[in-house]
Amino acid sequence: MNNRNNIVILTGAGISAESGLATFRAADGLWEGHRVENVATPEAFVRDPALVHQFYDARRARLAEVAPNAAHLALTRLDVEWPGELLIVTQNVDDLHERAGAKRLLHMHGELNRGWCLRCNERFAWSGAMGDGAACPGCDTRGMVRPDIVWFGEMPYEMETIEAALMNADLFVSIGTSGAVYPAAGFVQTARYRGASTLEINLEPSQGSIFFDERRYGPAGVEVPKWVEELLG
Ligand code: BJW
Repeated sequence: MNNRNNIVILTGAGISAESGLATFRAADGLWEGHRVENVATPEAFVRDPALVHQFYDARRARLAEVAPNAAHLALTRLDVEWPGELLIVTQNVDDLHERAGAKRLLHMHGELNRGWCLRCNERFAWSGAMGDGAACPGCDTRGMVRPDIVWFGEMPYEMETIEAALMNADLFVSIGTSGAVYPAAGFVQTARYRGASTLEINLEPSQGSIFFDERRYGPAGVEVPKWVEELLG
């Protein structure tokens, strides 16, 4: 990994696990209590908005009880100190990267603390519960606000910016993601195709582990600070 001026980092639920947020596909993961198709598709929201709001309201409440961990803080250190280009692309809808202080950050699957009005199409910051007929702060319509989150079948956010960063990357690092959900699962192949070195940091090999030049397996709270320290020297 000699020429690594431009770094793209993809993070997933595993980076927030040590903060106390459940991952999606572990045995005790979020989908245990709720089938994914019952909560994370636009069809589910049309069919049973109360259930979907209940699911996201509970996660928003839980988010307020947790804090960034050593892995989020280490990536912020890298963001602050890295002189080259750097982009953290998170699939997570939590705000732990920004609470840790990260600035060069994109949320490709939306954010728990944002809402989207299906009547006037406004997107806005949101705190607290959204269920029970919340009013849109833009048009004041009740019951038309949904979490600003990318569900299955919807287009992830910021794809043009992400693709451009991947095309220009010298180093692509994937942290705490199972590689089960596209398009994020394909980023490693895009970066590789363009000549980037690739590194996976995870508890165990992801579905796409064969595409990584280097693999480090262990808790993100240990492995990410170690890697950042090595990189910054
Ligand atoms: C640790 C750790 C520790 C634990 N330390 N590590 C058939 C084939 C291919 C694709 C498709 C297909 N059918 C449909 C599709 C497309 C579909 C898709 O990928 N489906 C799959 C199920 C196959 N994708 C979409 O629909 C996406 N949109 C789309 O494709 O639009 C068209 C398009 C075309 C071309 C270009 C661009 C777009 C939208 C996907 C939306 C995903 N939404 C969710 C829900 C968001 C809301 C919410 O949070 O509730 O996003 S699904 C869920 O999975 C969530 C996550 O962001 C995402 C990824 O999960 P993640 O982060 O990887 O978590 P886990 O739990 O899976 O893994 C955790 C990892 O951490 C594990 O590996 C652990 O080992 C590790 N770990 N503790 C380090 N301490």
